[in-house]
Amino acid sequence: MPPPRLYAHPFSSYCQKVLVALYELDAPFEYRHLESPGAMDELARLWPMKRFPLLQDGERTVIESTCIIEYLQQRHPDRPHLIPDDPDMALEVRQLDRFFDNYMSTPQQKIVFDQLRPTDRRDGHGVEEARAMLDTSYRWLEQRMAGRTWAAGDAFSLADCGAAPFLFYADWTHPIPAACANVRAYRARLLARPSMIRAVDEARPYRQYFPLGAPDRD
Ligand SMILES: N[C@@H](CCC(=O)N[C@@H](CS)C(=O)NCC(=O)O)C(=O)O
Repeated sequence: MPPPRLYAHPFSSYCQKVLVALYELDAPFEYRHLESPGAMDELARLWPMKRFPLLQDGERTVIESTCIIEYLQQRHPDRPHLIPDDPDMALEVRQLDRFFDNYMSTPQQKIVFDQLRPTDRRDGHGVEEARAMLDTSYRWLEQRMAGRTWAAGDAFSLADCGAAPFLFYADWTHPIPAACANVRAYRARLLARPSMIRAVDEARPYRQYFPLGAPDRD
């Protein structure tokens, strides 16, 4: 069987979430870079929402970063367990995965995508709400991470796969306050993880795409 094909762009946070999981699992895959000729058209045929990443494995199409990671874990049960076997622990990991998608990435993307709108079509109120949500998320995560290394349980998990790119870009978008020392330390720990170092390095050539201007760090 040929390896599954991942439709992805290195600068995309949701793609990095899956790439971190692939590197953690050391799982083989074919990288279908979305800037390659024809790749976007293929993606649109497979998934009319045209959101990425998407995994194609033979006849099977897997959408949504979390589901792709769950699928990869099923295919590689002998590799590190990004979703714990214990159902209670697995539930906690999934809760944190939802937290990072819904309350860290969603407001971060709102701010970035607003910047891409024509100036007379911007949504200032929505951006203010998004910034307020990021502030609340940082504060909640600050308490959560006290005395913890990873987001849920003792081991690096699905939740950390998302946390890594989302905190990476959230800090560029709406800086993590100095008062949130646990969140800052967690972000630094995630960025020092070899799987994330690789994902960040692969995305380096595209930093000029960041609409708010990428800071000269990380
Ligand atoms: N819920 C989706 C979100 C995927 C997503 O928003 N991907 C962005 C790239 S980071 C995208 O497809 N952007 C293209 C667009 O918005 O048109 C997932 O978890 O995979």
